[in-house]
Amino acid sequence: MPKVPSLSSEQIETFSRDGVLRLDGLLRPGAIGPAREAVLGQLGRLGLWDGARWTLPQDGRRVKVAREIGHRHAAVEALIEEPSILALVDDLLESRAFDRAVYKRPQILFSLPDALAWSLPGGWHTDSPRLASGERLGVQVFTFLEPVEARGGGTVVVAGSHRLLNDGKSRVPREVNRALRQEAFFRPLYGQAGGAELPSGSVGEVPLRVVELTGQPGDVWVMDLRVLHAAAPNATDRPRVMVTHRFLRADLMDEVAAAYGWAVGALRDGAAVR
Ligand SMILES: O=C(O)CCC(=O)C(=O)O
Repeated sequence: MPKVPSLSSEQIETFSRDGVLRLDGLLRPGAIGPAREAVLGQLGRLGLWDGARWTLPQDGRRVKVAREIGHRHAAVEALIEEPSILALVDDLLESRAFDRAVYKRPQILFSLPDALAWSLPGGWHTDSPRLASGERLGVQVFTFLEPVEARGGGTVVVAGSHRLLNDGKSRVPREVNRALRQEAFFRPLYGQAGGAELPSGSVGEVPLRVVELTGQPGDVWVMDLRVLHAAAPNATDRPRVMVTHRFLRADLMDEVAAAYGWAVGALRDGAAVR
């Protein structure tokens, strides 16, 4: 497959600094359109979408994504095979192979409007351990099947947080949370404060800021897997429909298993990394 030109040196620098980067219109309409149709078709069968408009449940009902929408849609799975996505991942993994056993297919992120006013959520986490080698385990890609505007339920991330706790010690996500909550910047996130502003500040020399992943269908965000992030409330009047996938470096899977205290090779048959 021909390599599609991917990131500029400025974009690589931004990604190294922030751990997150937005790429407008990276996915072509011919790829995002069928994925959108597949998922919205499913939401149509649930009576939420009539082909042009949303009808929101008035009874507080929630949608169970895995059971009611499902994650297995060929057109959605095809998104992560798009040359533009593969080139992006190849750039950021420096041409190393990624694992296909742990995360086999992309995941739909769906949330109905669920808040009158937006506030900082709880549930901050990482999906990767810190590795003793200091290596980045991989990247997570997000895109949108419907426009997601500010306060519309887009995932929130702490830009810069991947640069913390790379001190030669391996830490599973629970230990990352425990260490970060000692820092003044993170206390409002782990506490109950729940303000409406997106905080910015620093820990030591590392600048940090909370960023909401917003965008239009086909826009892509890519995130270093070490970045702290959380699901956010949706304070708009339309559902949030996103797709995400994690690309993990295959050559680091044994180090990941060791970080969790599992046997070498434990991840080769596809156990979840959490
Ligand atoms: O935006 C969301 O629903 C949560 C995303 C998330 O936490 C994840 O992908 O790990």
